[in-house]
Amino acid sequence: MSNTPSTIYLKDYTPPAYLVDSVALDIAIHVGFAFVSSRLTMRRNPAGADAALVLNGEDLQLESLKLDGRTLGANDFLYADDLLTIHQAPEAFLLETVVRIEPDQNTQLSGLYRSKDGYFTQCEAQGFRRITFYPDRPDVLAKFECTLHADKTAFPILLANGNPVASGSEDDNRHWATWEDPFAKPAYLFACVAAKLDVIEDHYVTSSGRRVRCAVYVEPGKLDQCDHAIAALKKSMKWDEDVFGLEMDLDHYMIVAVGDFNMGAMENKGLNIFNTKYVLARPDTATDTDYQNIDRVVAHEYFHNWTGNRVTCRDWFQLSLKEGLTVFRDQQFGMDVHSAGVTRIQEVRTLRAAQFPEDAGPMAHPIRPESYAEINNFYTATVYEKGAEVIRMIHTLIGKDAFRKGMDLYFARHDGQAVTCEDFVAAMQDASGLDLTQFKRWYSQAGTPRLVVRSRFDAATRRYTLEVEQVFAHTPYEDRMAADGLPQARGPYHLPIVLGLLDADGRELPLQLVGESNATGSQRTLQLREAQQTFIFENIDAEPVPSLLRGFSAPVVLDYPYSTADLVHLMAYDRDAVNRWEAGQRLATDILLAGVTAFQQGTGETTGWIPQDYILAMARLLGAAFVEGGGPALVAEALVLPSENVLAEQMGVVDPDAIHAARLALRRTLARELREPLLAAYFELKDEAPYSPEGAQAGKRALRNACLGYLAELNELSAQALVIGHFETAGNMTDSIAALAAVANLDIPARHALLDSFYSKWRDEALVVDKWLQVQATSRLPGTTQDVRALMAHESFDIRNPNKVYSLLRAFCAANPQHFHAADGSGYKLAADVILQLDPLNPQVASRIARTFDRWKKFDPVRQRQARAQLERIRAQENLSSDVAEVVGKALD
Ligand code: B3K
Ligand code: ZN
Repeated sequence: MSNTPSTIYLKDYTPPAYLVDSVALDIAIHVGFAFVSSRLTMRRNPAGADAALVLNGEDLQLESLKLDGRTLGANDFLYADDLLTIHQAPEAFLLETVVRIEPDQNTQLSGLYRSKDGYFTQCEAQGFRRITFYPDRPDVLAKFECTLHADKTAFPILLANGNPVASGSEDDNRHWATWEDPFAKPAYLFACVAAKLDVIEDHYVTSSGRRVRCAVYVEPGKLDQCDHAIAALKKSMKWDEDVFGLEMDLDHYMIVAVGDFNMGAMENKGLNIFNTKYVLARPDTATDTDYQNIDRVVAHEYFHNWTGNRVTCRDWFQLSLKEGLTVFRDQQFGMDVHSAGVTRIQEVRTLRAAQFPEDAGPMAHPIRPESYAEINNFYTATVYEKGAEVIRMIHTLIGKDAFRKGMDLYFARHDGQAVTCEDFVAAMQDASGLDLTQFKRWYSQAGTPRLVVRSRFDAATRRYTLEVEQVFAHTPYEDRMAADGLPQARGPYHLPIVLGLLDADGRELPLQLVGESNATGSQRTLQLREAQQTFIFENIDAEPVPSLLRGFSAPVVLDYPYSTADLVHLMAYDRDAVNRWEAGQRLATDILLAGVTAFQQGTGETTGWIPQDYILAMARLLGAAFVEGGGPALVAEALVLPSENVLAEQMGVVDPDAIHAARLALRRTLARELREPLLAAYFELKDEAPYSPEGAQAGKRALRNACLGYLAELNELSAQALVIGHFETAGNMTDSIAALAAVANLDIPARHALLDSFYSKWRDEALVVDKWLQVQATSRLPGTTQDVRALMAHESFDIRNPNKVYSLLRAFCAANPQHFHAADGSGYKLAADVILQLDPLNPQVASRIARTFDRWKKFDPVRQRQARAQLERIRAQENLSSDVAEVVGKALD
């Protein structure tokens, strides 16, 4: 088999030749196999091409095939290459198929598969074809009915989308249940479950009075870990009514948690299936971050009910239509229910850590790609996070009220349809009156634009001028497009620059652009449309410090020559939380890059590259935690130095050892210089109140643990005792894991004892064991790579469980750059071994690990040789999945 997967193009889209009006499924689960019978009421699509009837089917054993009651013979159809072609189908007909599948052997976790407590499904993007023959594409919408049969004792819970309509018992201790979904939907939203689970139930009454049963199903014995998820669900339902006027449309909303799951969660209509990681939480097992993530993922999947399910995608190129929009919605929810500033800072950090490198690497693609080989590779930070930034820019450009009108119009026009990104933008344009033609370039151009901003102050005319230039990086995406004969017409973006100007006392200046009769406020949203554009402000007495791109108003790299003094000023006075944080990050980045050079020249240890101004600014910041309301959480964010990966993106040739050394030296210096304030904050922030994950308490914990992290860098017995004491007295997982992560980095005798005691206490809580694996995988100690290999043989590790692979191996490859990029190639070798072992079992997960090679060409020739050897070794593997083949192929090209 060839390892060059074939490419699918957006330009080749054609409407389906046949439509499905209704689907009746009957799934009988037996020991080791299942029979799936389907009855499809189909008809020719009046708007479709005059093409043959073709259904998708993967790993299906065809048992019987009937058209309008007549069994089809060998000459009537062809099943080859995962396609079932039926010759000469009539205009309208009933198609009946019976297939045999083997869910117990389904290690890909796509389609119907076995997990510990029973059988679960995952159909997005193309898993339904692994359950039955079907036109498995999102623009075929049908009404589904599903009957499940299984052993009553082993699998007492039988669920599918929609409403339960009938159930009963059968011979041999078996039972059955039928569910009916009143809404037409694409097959990717189908779900069913047959399992032994506990359930917690609640209800929500919608604004129009519909009583919705809310139920969370979990592994037996875990009901004490469900309260937060169910509360999050009810909060989301209320928020979507309040903010977007969108109500729940079903009587049942079910969330099922499963420990074996490729991603976070799935928005199947009325029956969400979740990774346990985003459902289960108890103060002693879950961290504050876990609690927040649960809020966000529950909200995200719930919000998909309208943005994704009621209005879905015409084809998979439009994925960002539902994902970018739904991420934007869950981000808005996060900003409303948690601290807005902290939430936004965390999103900006994620975007920079995950999406910017993607946009600069071999997998670069616009939020709506023109082509793909494997759709599962395109559930990316670009489609999701940059997609959300694009929606956010529309929101910023047209304002909240017009955005809401645009959403209303979008639903009025497209409810029940499968549509494109153009349809969404058209609704926003029509509702707001703002011409978004140029804005649509965000959907077709790859790469992170650079905004080069230069300022000029003229005291004589009292004018302050900002000159803005847009610079585009070339990405491999354009080369691929050109090679495919799809050359890109690139041009400047339309984007909002939210800004303010600060005077020498930190006050905001009133802003008046040339030509305006008076100033309108002190914060403005400028619309940038040109490749080069000038903005002139009047009545400015002295040169201000500009606070640009407030709230990170556009997903760009800002190039402005800030001085250290400017940045210290913004850190202290900017009223925008994101830009206060950003100023600190810029300053730290400048310092760390100087440190990298110093380490490369052998003078790093002297720490002469760390300016005293910075230490003073950080000291002031720590002090500010106690004066402002909501301060601690923001200060905790500001204490986090830019990550090694983010620093790497700033370098021409990455030197992971020097980056690691510089960052560690800066942490140690800050710990030494701020020893007293860090200790004071640590003791002052201790909270005796009963645990709650809510903002104020979590913020204090975040700052306290950040202080502890710095103190752990002091090479002192008393500091180590503090960390060990923190671990031993911790009353919640946030504190335990903060201490354990700190200890995992220390070569001290207590390290083993603490790791061991943590494991013995939590060995039966899979999600806690994941944390235990992760702190070891991300340790900076020498020998970590061998430790990770050894942990792969530990009783707790299972390569078939995605959470385990993500916690141990993805964490190592993506979050331990010093070891992953070791010059001897040992990190790359480990990654390649894992990818090769995993690919035949679960290509989606293998491919995610393969993505950690993305930036290999940014390293020195020695490392490049090592990485290339491993990538080529992977590519040479026979029968490589299209998932891994696409990623490795693009990396090597
Ligand atoms: N829509 C799913 C993702 C499915 C990924 C398939 N490989 C979860 C989400 O974004 O809500
Ligand atoms: Zn989603």
